[in-house]
Amino acid sequence: MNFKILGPAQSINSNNNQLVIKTAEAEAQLTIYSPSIIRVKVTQQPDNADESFAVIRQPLSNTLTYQETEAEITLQTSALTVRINKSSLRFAFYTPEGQLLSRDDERFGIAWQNSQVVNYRELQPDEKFIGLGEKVGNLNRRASSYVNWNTDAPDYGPKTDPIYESFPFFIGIHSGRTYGLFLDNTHKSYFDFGASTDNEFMWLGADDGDLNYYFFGAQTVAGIIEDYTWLTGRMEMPPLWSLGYQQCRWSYMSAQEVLNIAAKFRERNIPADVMYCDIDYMDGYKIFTWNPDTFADPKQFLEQLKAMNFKLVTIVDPGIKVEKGYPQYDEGVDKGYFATYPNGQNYVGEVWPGRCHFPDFFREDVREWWGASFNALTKPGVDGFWNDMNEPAVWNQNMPWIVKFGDKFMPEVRNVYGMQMARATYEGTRKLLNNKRPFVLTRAAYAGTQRYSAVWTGDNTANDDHILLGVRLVNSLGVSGMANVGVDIGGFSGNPTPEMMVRWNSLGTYTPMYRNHAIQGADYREPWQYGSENEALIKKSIERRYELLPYLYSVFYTATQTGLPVCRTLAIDYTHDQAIYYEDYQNQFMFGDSLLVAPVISTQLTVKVYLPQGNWIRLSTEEKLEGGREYVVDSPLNDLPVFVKAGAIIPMQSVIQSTQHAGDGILRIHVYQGDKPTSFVYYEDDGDTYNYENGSHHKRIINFDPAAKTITLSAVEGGYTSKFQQVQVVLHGFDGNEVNSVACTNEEIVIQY
Ligand code: MIG
Repeated sequence: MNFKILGPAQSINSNNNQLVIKTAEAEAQLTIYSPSIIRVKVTQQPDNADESFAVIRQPLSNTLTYQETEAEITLQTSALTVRINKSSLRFAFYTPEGQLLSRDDERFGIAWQNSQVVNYRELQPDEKFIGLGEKVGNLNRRASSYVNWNTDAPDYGPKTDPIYESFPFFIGIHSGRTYGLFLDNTHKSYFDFGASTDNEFMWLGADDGDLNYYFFGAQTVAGIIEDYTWLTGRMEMPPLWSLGYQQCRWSYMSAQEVLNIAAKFRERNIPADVMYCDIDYMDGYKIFTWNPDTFADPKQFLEQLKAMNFKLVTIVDPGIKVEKGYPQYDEGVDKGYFATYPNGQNYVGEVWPGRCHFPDFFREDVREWWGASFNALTKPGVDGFWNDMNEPAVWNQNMPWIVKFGDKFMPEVRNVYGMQMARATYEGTRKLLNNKRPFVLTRAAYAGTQRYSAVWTGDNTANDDHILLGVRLVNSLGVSGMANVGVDIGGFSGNPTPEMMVRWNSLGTYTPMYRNHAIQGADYREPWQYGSENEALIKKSIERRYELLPYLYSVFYTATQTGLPVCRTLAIDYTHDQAIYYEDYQNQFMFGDSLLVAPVISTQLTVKVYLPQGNWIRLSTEEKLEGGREYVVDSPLNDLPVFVKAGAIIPMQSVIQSTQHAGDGILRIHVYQGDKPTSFVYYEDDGDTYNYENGSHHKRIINFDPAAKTITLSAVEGGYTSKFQQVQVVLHGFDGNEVNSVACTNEEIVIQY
């Protein structure tokens, strides 16, 4: 085996934005993207094109200066210092004050074994690691190892790796400091956080390609997420309807069945916004077709659904059936749009439709063609597009390595295939929908997918372990830039007990995307399938979700501005509090700024929770609890432990049956007593179009000032008129003050209590 370690610097050069150091083995290029983001690319192929699917920013120019001594090169920004050892090229990152953040292992640095490249990095005694997106395991990934290789993983469990998505980005936490590292390499990649190294080092690398990483030096986890999503992009405002309750199943077998289920929601006054069609709406699983018998008149079907204020999401898989006369097949073959073998022959793999070809989503013309095909769905009125099987999955999981997407072989780009499919879907449907926001959901993803799509965590299982695992996956994806995430509520495979279903729905309220889904052949999962008492409990969870939508929509707005996720592991706000990493507490998260959710399995009716520093109020009982310690609290099935941060401002609305309903027109601003001033960024827009990009939004800061006894809504920024006519402040924990509602005008509103 050919083995090399990066050796001494042979030449050092710089141009306006790049420092280039050559060694006998490779070339190291350093670029500054912002004072707190420095890129290190160590390459054996410096002449290859520099491309990225994830990064959307350019480096700063004219900022790069460095100092050189006999032993070292030093590069400095206002937020980071990089020291590079010349005698054997090793990179070390410090704060401007000279405190160590992270550095190469002195002995092994960066090394190659044949085409594989690995970076060995020093491990600090108290170092913790979070992130890596959709990865099972603990919040703190120390002593674990992971592989990125997008994989269809039906029946994955709490220890299965890899699963569907790849986010080669993590955050290191030690000595009261933080840093982030994003390895932008799409090959199969590896992260080992000291799993089997006797704590000597951690390592990360890939099967091939460059050791190409971005180092983040912000000194808060939120700051690192903000920088990471600045670099790789942020999500857009989701359509408001997609934040309502979503009902899915593999499959509702006919238009009539979908309509019946939708009607049942309305009959029973259970709020809902979205119905889904899984693969059986198609004709023989051919993408962009409708089954002529069971979905005979899609237009009429969608009109009926819309009359009940429902939106429809339909599934698409990448595999295009090999069948003469099927337009997508004929055209794709004609124009050479599919993945091939090296001899040019189209690759055939089997999936649902049978023998299939796979579009080369890496090509712009193919993406455009794919995007335009959605006409078959948008024309009758579909608004959401569910991208499945895009790891890409083929039966038996073994797409040969010689399959080519353009000039790239499968192993080089597998991890980004799903992202490019989501991109094609997003770009195409955005065009077709004519200024309306498409909702795109994808199973496979790579860093940056937040720009195009929401994700869900694939085929989970109906058991208690998965209730908690799902929460950790959502939270970890949030650290990795994906704010809009769902899990199959109820568990995809198997059948949940009624207790599980009730508990899982109570968590659904606090999940960015709230979708109920089940595998083929499983029991029906709609809220009324578990007896009337359980139906009432599930209904309560859904109603709570709808009441919270003004808050949730504003939290999503924050995600579009800063990249901060909706579900925030406590490691974001309470990074250096050791207790939050304990297994008992690691699932707890903040839903937005103000609500701390303590997930509980279905069989546990009391639970230990940890409340971090500060004062907290239990949402259901208004009991006050002091933070910085653990509590044993009741967790009956009708009362998931949720705690409000003292001083919280939570805008809510009346229960509505669908986001298209107006409700009672009152925005209720719930304020929880606290002794410090607090504020909340309130955001509204039409929920449906891109007009907000041109100033048609409604943004105001809500301030709570306990000393002045006021709640103030700043003057509205933006041209959108609120859908609420009245504002009512609802006080919690204040002694008996009633506040009358006032008109919701656009000027500053000061409410005295
Ligand atoms: O081979 O479309 O994860 O949500 O219901 C299974 C059928 C294909 C996998 C998805 C699941 C979906 C199912 N799909």
